[in-house]
Amino acid sequence: MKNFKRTLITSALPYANGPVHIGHLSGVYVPADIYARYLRLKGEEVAFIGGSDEHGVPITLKAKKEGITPQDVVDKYHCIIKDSFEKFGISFDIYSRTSAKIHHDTASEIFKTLYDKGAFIEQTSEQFYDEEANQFLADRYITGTCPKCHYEKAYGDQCESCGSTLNATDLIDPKSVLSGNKPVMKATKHWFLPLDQYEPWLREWILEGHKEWKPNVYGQCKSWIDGGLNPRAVTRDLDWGVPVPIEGAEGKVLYVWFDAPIGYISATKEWTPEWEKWWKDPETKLIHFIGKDNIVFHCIIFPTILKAEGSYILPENVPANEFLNLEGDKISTSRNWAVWLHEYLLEFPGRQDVLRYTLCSNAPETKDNDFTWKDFQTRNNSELVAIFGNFINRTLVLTNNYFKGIVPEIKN
Ligand code: B3M
Ligand code: ZN
Repeated sequence: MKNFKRTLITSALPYANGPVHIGHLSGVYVPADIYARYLRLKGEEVAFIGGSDEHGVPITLKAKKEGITPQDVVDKYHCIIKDSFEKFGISFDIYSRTSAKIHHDTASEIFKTLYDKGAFIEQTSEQFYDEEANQFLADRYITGTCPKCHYEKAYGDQCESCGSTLNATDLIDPKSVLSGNKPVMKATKHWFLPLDQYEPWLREWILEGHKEWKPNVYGQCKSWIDGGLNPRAVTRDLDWGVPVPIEGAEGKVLYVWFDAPIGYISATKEWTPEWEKWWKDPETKLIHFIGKDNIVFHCIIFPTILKAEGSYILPENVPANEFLNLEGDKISTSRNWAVWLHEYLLEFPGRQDVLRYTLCSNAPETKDNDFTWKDFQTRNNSELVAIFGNFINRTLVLTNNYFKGIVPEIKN
């Protein structure tokens, strides 16, 4: 076992296109917080980093729907999310955001370094374009019929019905979300990270070097690597995000999954001038807490970016949890099926620990779990009040009756 001097804990940056719910808390933030608090109690040197993910298409879509700017959207939700985390005692050392200047600078710099090293492939390809809106269409701006399960409202990147990862061009009968029209194909230039070139290294580093990762994480990595990795575009035609910092790339931004994990680095920079010790010293143990839908980005794509850059450490472990369902049904922001943290705080003021306790007793560590209000009630009444409350009560009564209210010293 390698000896580390300090631990850098990151927890996935929630999209600032909506508030956070119990699924976020149970899968990522409570486990990461418990780990951070545990290490601090042991007297270890810890940094616990978080922040809002403020770029990407979900944000621009939300802005369009509400008739406001993307900046308005992220300002609103960043505040709500940050406040919920604070009130639930998630003990971040810093909770930052990716629309911050320090983040734009950091992400641009890393892109530029990779570009100057010749780490990207430049490729012109045909992409869907909406002629009425005069705009290239990101995957999420296209809907159509899933070629695998024939669900009619699949997105250009994913079918939410069967869970398949898709390419927009796979969709049957594609339509633009902007105008409802059938999009046309138009040529555009983008930069790609040649993941295929890193395949032997990834195989060695993960499949040989990290057999201790959770089976769900290891298994997903193995199936991605065995399935053959393709070059992945790291830029997009969009007007919201970190502008691509090279000539001839006007109107293009970094792909949100290129800049978002760099948010961990920028937040650390914002927190301390000694950020390099956290990111570049091999004696720092880097741990990413995430949900299972983020595995490929944290285990394959981000480490490849860091490896290509050359001066950063890589994650030692990536504990990814499964999902939490609500009353037997998948939590869904679009269907408003969730227990929102800011609403819980209004309904159950001062009762954050009851929810933390329930979520942690029932954490979706190895399989999807279910949150039910009945179970919440039972855990409160039978476990916290009856068992734990009784234990505390008896301890106090006995201490008062037999030891004059003073806890006696331990005798060996
Ligand atoms: N915002 C996806 C999510 O919230 C994404 C995580 C970014 S972590 C760098 O699930
Ligand atoms: Zn499908």
